[in-house]
Amino acid sequence: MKAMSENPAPHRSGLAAIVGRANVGKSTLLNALVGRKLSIVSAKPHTTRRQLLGVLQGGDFQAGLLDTPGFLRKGRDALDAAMARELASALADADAALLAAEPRLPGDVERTLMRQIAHAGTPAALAITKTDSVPKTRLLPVIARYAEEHPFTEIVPVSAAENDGLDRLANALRACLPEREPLFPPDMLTNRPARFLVAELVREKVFERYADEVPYDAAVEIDAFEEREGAAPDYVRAVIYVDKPSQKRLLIGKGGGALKEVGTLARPEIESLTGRPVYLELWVKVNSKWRRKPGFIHRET
Ligand SMILES: Nc1nc2c(ncn2[C@@H]2O[C@H](COP(=O)(O)OP(=O)(O)OP(=O)(O)O)[C@@H](O)[C@H]2O)c(=O)[nH]1
Ligand SMILES: [Mg+2]
Repeated sequence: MKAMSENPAPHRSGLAAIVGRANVGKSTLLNALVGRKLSIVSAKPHTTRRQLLGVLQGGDFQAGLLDTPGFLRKGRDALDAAMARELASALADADAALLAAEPRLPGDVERTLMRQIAHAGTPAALAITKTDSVPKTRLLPVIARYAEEHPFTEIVPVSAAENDGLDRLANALRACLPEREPLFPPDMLTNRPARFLVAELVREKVFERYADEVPYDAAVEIDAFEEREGAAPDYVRAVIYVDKPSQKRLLIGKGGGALKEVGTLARPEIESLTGRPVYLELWVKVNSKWRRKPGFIHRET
């Protein structure tokens, strides 16, 4: 029997920004920790462009995980500048940071981020990602070097692919958060509306399906989202904007085949997100120089 004086652990709740070099597995980590696919993932760097909040509901704690774009040293245009701002503002707003890094010694990007975290003064945990991709012996010197360079509350090797280390990472995050009443409703998963998540899923398939010349010049906007009753499928119309007519031709493909594949890949994922049957219509439009117009970037929501 528990002694009457034994208090339950205090509830903790707060925001933790997941930051790191592009392509280290930040979005994959967010999805694995929350237990739902919220943030899009691809093998190409700089997939994530906007912040996304995913709430890890831990029982006696809530970690509002902020996914951020991969660190960009020097932006080329308005989209790059907006991505860098998303990262900086996530760090500034958060109670804690989760630095994600691949299992190799810290480089310039990691050092810059450790400096930014130190400057923000927030507690930080380090996740060494993709541990399934290296022999275990490679981890020790990496962990030792990071421990020398920043006072992380904990350094946790993880593999999202093999579901390894995630419970320990969740506990490490909990320890970084302030004692506080729940900040988020108990059933809250994300701050993004279905429209945003659906547009992102289409963009993920563009990243997956095409070579580099298309994805980095593509933006997706949902211009119709009609929820229907019962068995009738919801109607979703997404427009993929690209820079040039040549990219439009590539996106559509011969006889529309390539675009059809994008739809075939995206639809089941949209259905599993909304829990509803979906009729997905895809359009491609040329909007030259959209990438350099900040106003256009923010219409992606
Ligand atoms: N082997 C292995 N691959 C992983 C793991 N986690 C992520 N990946 C792969 O790493 C690639 C990048 O993953 P993302 O989650 O998109 O990485 P990110 O850091 O969010 O990337 P950006 O948004 O572009 O900065 C994808 O191909 C993932 O499948 C892991 O635990 N093991
Ligand atoms: Mg990402």
